[in-house]
Amino acid sequence: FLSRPEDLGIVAVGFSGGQGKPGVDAAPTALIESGLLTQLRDELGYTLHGHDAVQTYTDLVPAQDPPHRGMKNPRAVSAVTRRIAEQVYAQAREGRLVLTLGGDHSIAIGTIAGSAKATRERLGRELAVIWVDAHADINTPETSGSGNVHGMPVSFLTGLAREDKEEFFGWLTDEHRVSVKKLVYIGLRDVDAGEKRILRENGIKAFSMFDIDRHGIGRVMEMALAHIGNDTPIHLSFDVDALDPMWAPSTGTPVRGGLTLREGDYICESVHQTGSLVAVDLVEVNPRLASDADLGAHETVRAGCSIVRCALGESLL
Ligand code: B3U
Ligand code: MN
Ligand code: MN
Repeated sequence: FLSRPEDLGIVAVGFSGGQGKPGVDAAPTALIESGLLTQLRDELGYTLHGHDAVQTYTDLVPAQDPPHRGMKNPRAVSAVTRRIAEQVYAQAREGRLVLTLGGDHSIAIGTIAGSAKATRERLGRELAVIWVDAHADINTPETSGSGNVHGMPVSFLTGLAREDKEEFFGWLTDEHRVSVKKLVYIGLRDVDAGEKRILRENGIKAFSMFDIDRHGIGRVMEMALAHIGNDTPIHLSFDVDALDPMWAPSTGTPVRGGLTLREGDYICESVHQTGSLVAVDLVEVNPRLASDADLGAHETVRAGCSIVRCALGESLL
């Protein structure tokens, strides 16, 4: 699907407004300072585009941003994700693989919207999404208990949540959306009751930690990719909290009983091996949460780098 598979568009998103804990906006800088982009260029041979600066989007964050339908920071998250959608679209339109470094998971409203639009235009195809996460992030504003938009991106992207007003995600149109049929979850273990009902009622494919224990990650990836179907462009959205806190403690909402780092890497390797990957997000690394003393931030950044390198083909011989 890519015109030159060695071209990689980078979008570095220093944004934390989809949830309440500061610090997740520092992740792109931490990942880059630990050498991620240098490795992608020098070791994996990618030509990088658009990687000069981490974006902070301060021009888009209003002084006052009261809740709307219970959503916190709704104007800021809507405006920032709209800009991200344009940035991802601009890279994807050139036929480049796009890597977005978050930021909290609300930013996937932008990355997937941009990627879905470019995929439709360039390839005349619908985008498939593999969402790797401890959480389903499919609350609607009405089912959400927290009001944090990082728990809602999938509902906006699939059209399960809708809004007319442009300043509250009303800018999302059908060209930005993805089908619930082309969505697959991996790693779930902390899903709200309202979200479980949404998953069930819409027949959404989900492989929880239970399924991974039962079948093994190899079989789960076979089933996940079979569900999407051969030759379908894939957007991989990887929330680092899918990994067990043993490997990724420095994240806003860690949940025990998660993927080993090796299982996370395997998911990414399998997706890369399809040859159908068009975009990758790595989100929810928060280098400010773990104390320096226990090395948790460093370990989490290292795990994030490993995930990205595997998605971009590091371990293929
Ligand atoms: N489902 C909860 C918790 C949550 C979602 N995503 C994260 N946490 N990281 C919510 O707030 O919607
Ligand atoms: Mn998430
Ligand atoms: Mn999560």
